[in-house]
Amino acid sequence: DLSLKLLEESLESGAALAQFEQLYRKKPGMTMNIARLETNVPKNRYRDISPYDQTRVMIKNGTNGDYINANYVNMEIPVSGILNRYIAAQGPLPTTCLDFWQMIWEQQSTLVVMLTTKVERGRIKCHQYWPNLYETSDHGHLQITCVKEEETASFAFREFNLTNVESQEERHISHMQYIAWPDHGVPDDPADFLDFVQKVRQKRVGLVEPSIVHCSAGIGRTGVLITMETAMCLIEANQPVYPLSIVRQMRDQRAMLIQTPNQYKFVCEAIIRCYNEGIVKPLPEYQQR
Ligand code: PTR
Ligand code: PTR
Repeated sequence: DLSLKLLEESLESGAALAQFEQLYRKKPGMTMNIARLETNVPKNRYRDISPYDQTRVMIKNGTNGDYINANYVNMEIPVSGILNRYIAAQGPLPTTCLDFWQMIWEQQSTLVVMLTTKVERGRIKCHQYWPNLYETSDHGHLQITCVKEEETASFAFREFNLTNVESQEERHISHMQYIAWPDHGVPDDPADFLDFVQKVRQKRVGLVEPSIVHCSAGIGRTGVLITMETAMCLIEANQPVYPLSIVRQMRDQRAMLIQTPNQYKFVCEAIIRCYNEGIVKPLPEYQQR
């Protein structure tokens, strides 16, 4: 594919990283005023990471206002008709867990992808917002039970039952956690990373409701994951892959997605590997005849 040849060349020459560093981190014209209201400031994990007002997820029936540090990120795959819908969010704080579950309920999400551990290098990165295996926790009128948990060296997969005690409605939520990926860094093993993204994609087949993706700040690792899945879908649809334009499209919906040049380089290399090794191939219906 021509676009990937160009990408390989521009990674070698350093041009790809220079272009990445020149790209705006925040889209001109977007605002972040609601995040800075006095009542909302304590709901942000990091002072410098806020959601755009225009694309923020609003909680409809919260007891604590409509604010949560999360944005809708919709990624369109030309030709295929696919629209991948995500909610990119920060890792919940002890005081925002209720809002987080309320958002999952209202958005009818059935998949939560977590790209951080609770503690990294002695620092708290995310509150454990879910109950331990076979335990139940209550968040307002939502009740969560962990019914399954499987761990490998790199991943943890969990299943939750989420019940609205008021309506007695019950839903099933899948939780996929990537463990071996420190913030500001890249995954320890690119093969593991591709395997994880493939597993996420399998879970997402046919989903129309947005999947929640979060790390600690909800920008660095979250951006890498969305970029990778988007690139895989583009390869399958036999469309050119321009990672920089993927990043721009994401940053038009949540600021700062993909945090470091090294993360950008990592995902570009993973895309090339994915294509060269045939891990993802153009689907027969999109192949040139
Ligand atoms: N102010 C924090 C910092 O720069 O350390 C914000 C921050 C934290 C930014 C984590 C990105 C982070 O990584 P991720 O989005 O992958 O959790
Ligand atoms: N092989 C076709 C031709 O030469 O006309 C080109 C083609 C490629 C047509 C893909 C259609 C394709 O897929 P879709 O119908 O999804 O656009």
